[in-house]
Amino acid sequence: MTELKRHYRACNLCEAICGIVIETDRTGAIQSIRGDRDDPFSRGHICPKAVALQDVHNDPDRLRHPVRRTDNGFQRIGWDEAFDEVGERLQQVQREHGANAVGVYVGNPTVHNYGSLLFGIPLLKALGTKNRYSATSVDQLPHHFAAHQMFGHQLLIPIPDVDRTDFLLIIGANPAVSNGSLMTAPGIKDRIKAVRTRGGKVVVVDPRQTRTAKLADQHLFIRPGTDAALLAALLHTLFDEDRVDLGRLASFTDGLDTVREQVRAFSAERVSAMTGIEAEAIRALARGFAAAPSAVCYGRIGTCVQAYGGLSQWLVNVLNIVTGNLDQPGGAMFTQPAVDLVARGYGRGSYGRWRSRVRSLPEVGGELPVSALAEEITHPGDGQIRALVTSAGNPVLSTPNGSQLERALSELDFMVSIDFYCNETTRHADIILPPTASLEHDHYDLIFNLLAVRDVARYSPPLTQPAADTRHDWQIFDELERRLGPQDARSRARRSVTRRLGPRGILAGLLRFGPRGAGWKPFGSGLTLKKLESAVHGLDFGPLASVFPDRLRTRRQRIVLAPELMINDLERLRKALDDALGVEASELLLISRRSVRSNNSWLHNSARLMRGADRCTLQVHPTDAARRGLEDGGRATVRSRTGAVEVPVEITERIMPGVVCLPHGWGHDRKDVALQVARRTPGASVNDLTDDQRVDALTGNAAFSGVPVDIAPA
Ligand SMILES: Nc1nc2c(c(=O)[nH]1)N[C@H]1C(S)=C(S)[C@@H](COP(=O)(O)OP(=O)(O)OC[C@H]3O[C@@H](n4cnc5c(=O)[nH]c(N)nc54)[C@H](O)[C@@H]3O)O[C@H]1N2
Ligand SMILES: Nc1nc2c(c(=O)[nH]1)N[C@H]1C(S)=C(S)[C@@H](COP(=O)(O)OP(=O)(O)OC[C@H]3O[C@@H](n4cnc5c(=O)[nH]c(N)nc54)[C@H](O)[C@@H]3O)O[C@H]1N2
Ligand code: SF4
Ligand SMILES: [Mo]
Repeated sequence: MTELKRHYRACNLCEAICGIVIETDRTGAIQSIRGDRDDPFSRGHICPKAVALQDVHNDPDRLRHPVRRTDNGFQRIGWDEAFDEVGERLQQVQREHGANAVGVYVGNPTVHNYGSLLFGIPLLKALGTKNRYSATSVDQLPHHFAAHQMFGHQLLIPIPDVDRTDFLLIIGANPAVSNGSLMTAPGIKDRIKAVRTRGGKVVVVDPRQTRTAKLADQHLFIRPGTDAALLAALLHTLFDEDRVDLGRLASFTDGLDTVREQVRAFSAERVSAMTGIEAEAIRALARGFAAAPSAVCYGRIGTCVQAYGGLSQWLVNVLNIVTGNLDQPGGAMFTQPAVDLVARGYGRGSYGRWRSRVRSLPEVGGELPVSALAEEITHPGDGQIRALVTSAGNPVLSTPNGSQLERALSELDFMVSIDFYCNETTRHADIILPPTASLEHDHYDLIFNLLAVRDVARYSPPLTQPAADTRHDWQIFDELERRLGPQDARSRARRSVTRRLGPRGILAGLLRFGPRGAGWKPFGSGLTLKKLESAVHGLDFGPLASVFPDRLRTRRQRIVLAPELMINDLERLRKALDDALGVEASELLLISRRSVRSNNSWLHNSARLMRGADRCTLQVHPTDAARRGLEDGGRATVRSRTGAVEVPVEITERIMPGVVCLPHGWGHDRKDVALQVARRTPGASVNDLTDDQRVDALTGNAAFSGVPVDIAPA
């Protein structure tokens, strides 16, 4: 028998940060990936996606050296040549057209890569452009916005204390499939089951009866995009029946009377028609929530990517606060991570400091909504984007009206992408700079320790040495920053220090001087990187503790229950509520979903994950299917304002009548895309149907949910 070596690390593919054991043989080849039972946080949990770490690592389609696009396809070039060319082209565009003529898009895997986070910030600063975009504005932007408005820091995101709660209300999330989001909780299915085992209650509100709904005591179908009205009606009931009790929060919360006044229009009766939920069910839900010893409302992507995303996240927080469940065990709590980005004063948040040029959408947290990216490229005039940098993303498949964005990319003077795949977006780049894959570098969860349901930390050394002549993301950022950033003596000195330290050295400092750190003491009880590294299964500092009002970052260290921007936006919702009264909904509304063995637009090149039936199916309710002559397994053409796709039909009662559903992240049928497996089951892109013009008017977040569509047999 050959001797196998065991490596313990965190899986960085999703927010659950499961501890895994990877076995390698004498040649370094991976023999197995399993859950680490000794990880105190994940306790052996793992999902089918983890094997993709190996598949990406070994994938022959993965780029391992820079390439330049030519008339004869992509050609290999050297690193220095690539860095110089990118530096010169970007500088040239900025010299001729100003700093904002370079746009940047940063994708989701960035938050799972601490080297990218640490070295990406100086590069963004060096570029100095207001045309910054990221996956945030097709995702959790409303959470940051609400946290900033109410608690004074965009990273003060309340985390559901799922392990101690007596009442878990899940709105627009499917953690049984996604493994949890803004709720890092490995093995979340068991944690949800445990709520019921200990006598608590779980309620799911979703236009689909999801796998999570199957774990719950109760599932309520809701019309897409109407969650804010439901939440306002829950609050209305609580005020009306005198069930409001802020507990210890009362002494540092402002604005209760304003909220009471503002939700007056949202009686359960009036909201019922809009949401499709019976008035009595709304009232019963409010009563159950208020009566539970502890309760938490958790709203996730379904409540974010819709026309009232900002209002929804605000009202989720308000519900938790007025029932005394914020910052309390079993409610919505806050972490105190070993590297505390909140305490370090990093990026508190901001709103409307500038607006997008064409549509005047607001800046939030230093970024513009990615729904505006295509028009900012194609619309002529001062400040037009002429060059684009993308990193770790695939906006052609992941942002609304992706095909319009794709056409816009071909109009750019120059594009560079930092990605180890030639995907539907990066294939348009003039140069692709491929970083090392995840097992070739070390790992620390700067972000997900901040979003976890317990205070935890873990450091994972690299599994293998990077292949010869490759670069890490942080090294690519560092090389570009060196060429694009200021050239004065101080900047050079800073650069040479951070380069020498690398992410690992910087992390060592952040841990040592963080809230749990050893500080200057060479020995003693505090945390150091060395100590963390020797705890190969990770460290668990315990359940979340109450931290308010100390941790509040608002000016007067008080909770702002009724932020002005939210109150003003309520007018829009009141109008929609009036419009919905007495109106029979006639059109079909499109929503999206995730699948267990897929991750946004990638991991589709893993043959193991792609086995089985086509999952890019259109879910339709039997009555809607019958009315349109659709057959189960047949094909349908789906049309929206922006485009049309043809997809297989799946008729199911698990979806609400009037709603249809497609997964996002598919559509791998383009030329030149170097993804052998993915192109065998390409699927269609739901974002060829979603609409760049449908955004949450308050935050600019994409409104993927509730896109009106027509459907006919293909
Ligand atoms: N209709 C609809 N659209 C959606 C959603 C939805 O629910 N419905 N969800 C949205 C959400 S929540 C998100 S987060 C976005 C995701 O949207 P994006 O972030 O734009 O897309 P991803 O599929 O995450 O991008 C993955 C790319 O990153 C690369 N990559 C992976 N790891 C690394 C790395 O370490 N370094 C570098 N440089 N590259 C890496 C992969 O090779 C791949 O090409 O999609 C959004 N789009
Ligand atoms: N396996 C897998 N795991 C993933 C990902 C993946 O692609 N695959 N992506 C990761 C990423 S980037 C993220 S952000 C997280 C997201 O994690 P989740 O928020 O749990 O995302 P989803 O599984 O898409 O669940 C969203 C639910 O909202 C419902 N929904 C849609 N519109 C509405 C609406 O208007 N109102 C209500 N109430 N519900 C609505 C959908 O039917 C769906 O069940 O998952 C992460 N984990
Ligand atoms: S749940 Fe997420 S972190 Fe855990 S093994 Fe699966 S992909 Fe990795
Ligand atoms: Mo996401």
